[in-house]
Amino acid sequence: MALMIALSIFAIFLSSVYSNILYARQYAGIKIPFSFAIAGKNTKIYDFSNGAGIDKWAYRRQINQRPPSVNYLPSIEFNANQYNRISADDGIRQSEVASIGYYASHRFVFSINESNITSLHILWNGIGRNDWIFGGDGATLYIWNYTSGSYELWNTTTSATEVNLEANISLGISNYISSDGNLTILVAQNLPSFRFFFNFYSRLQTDYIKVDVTYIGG
Ligand SMILES: [Ca+2]
Repeated sequence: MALMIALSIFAIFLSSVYSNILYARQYAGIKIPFSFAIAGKNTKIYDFSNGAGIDKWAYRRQINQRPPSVNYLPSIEFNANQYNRISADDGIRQSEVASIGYYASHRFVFSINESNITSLHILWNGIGRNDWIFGGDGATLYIWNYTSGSYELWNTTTSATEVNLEANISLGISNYISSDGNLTILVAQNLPSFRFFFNFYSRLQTDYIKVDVTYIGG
């Protein structure tokens, strides 16, 4: 009788171990593909080293309102040489001198392919300055908000030397990407060209611009 009880307990023990193994296998089977699905957090770099004029565009020279109330100014597209100048952070710059009454300016449009975006990092490198010696140097970076239909100021400098202007967007990202996938960035010099006995010009130089797009996906 004691032997029967002992064998029964052993049988229950064995079946418990077996079911635990089954459970572990099922759990492992579910867990492994799930972990692949959430694993990929990737960053794609958009810059003018490729796709200039195809899925990213730059426009030049000047604007008479800072920022403009529309997102299509300035509207003169860069040519191939001008695109080359802003394709790398190498000290070679695309330079603008604005007419009297205008701010020197560049506008950039990136066609963003990714979905499930968690952050956008924008980096502009260049120089903004005005010939006037009592202020007005530097440049300001704006990003178009497609929901409000207006530019937002994201960074600014009063430096007359080469600087980085950066923006990190991690909230409300869909506001900054149009329904057809475009992100619009404007950089404008801080004081318009004007005449006071002499001409004092607004000058903007872009060395490099990029957008890092971080997204979840394979
Ligand atoms: Ca450059």
